[in-house]
Amino acid sequence: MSIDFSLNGKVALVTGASYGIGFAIASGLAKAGATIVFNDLNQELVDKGIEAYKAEGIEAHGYVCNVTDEDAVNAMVATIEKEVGVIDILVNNAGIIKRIPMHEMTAAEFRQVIDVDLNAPFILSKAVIPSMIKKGHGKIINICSMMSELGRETVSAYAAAKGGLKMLTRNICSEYGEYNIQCNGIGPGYIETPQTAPLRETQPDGSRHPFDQFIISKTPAGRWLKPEELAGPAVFLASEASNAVNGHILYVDGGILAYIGKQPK
Ligand code: NAP
Ligand code: GCO
Repeated sequence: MSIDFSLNGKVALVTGASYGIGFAIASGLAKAGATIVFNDLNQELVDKGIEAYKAEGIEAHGYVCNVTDEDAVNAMVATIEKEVGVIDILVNNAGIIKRIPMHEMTAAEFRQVIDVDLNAPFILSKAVIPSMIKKGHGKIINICSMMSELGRETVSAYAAAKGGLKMLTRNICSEYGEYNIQCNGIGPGYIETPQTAPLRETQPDGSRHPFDQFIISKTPAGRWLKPEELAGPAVFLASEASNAVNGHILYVDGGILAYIGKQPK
């Protein structure tokens, strides 16, 4: 039996992938042979994304689509099927965070986070599953978080959404495993992207942000991780080599979940 990590001939849709983790994952999938399709909220971001992929030697197809809008998502998936092909691999990457103490957060703010981080992966998955069933295979990868397992101050909506996304992952596995569809999650640790930039800002006196020091002390690797470090795990979960892996969350966290943290000096 050969071990097949190749994604040749596969079409991969990565949501919110003009930059950041989505871009790094899509670039990894492209290097393994997949044709890349991505979306973002406006044409300017899509154009920037297409240029960034070109700079990596990747001819990506970009679409404007808000992942929370079910009609827009269904229209995008139909267009991709016509223009590029049936989606073999879906990566639900688009996400937002609001860092607000829970007692100060409005219900509207809470809903907005749930809408992008949990409802949208449901909408996207639902849109691609029928063609995956017809084709006889499919891979769905949900980008979860440390907050699928852990809580912390100010991120109640995000933790609720990412915890929910872990269970949506297990449910898609349960419901569609018989159609040769595998749905797994990747749980990134703390990754250097615009989403986490406020947590890494240098202080006015030139010292590191206290949260930056805290993450380094909580991570056995002793550093923040780079978006590119998620590409290998994504290629594995998108490939036939992982066909028996289903409903699993692969934490790519430099060991955070295994570690109690460094004792303060
Ligand atoms: P990012 O730098 O903020 O990028 C997120 C992308 O999603 C952006 O391109 C954003 O577009 C897009 N997006 C947001 N809402 C959207 C919507 N409604 N429709 C379409 N696209 C939308 O975030 P990231 O750090 O790369 O994170 C990517 C994923 O990994 C997220 O799900 C995040 O929760 C998760 N994650 C991140 C970390 C980390 O440490 N960075 C750790 C664990 C998990 P705009 O630029 O227009 O907003
Ligand atoms: C935060 C961070 C996190 C990370 C990530 C951890 O404020 O604690 O933004 O939630 O982005 O999801 O895995």
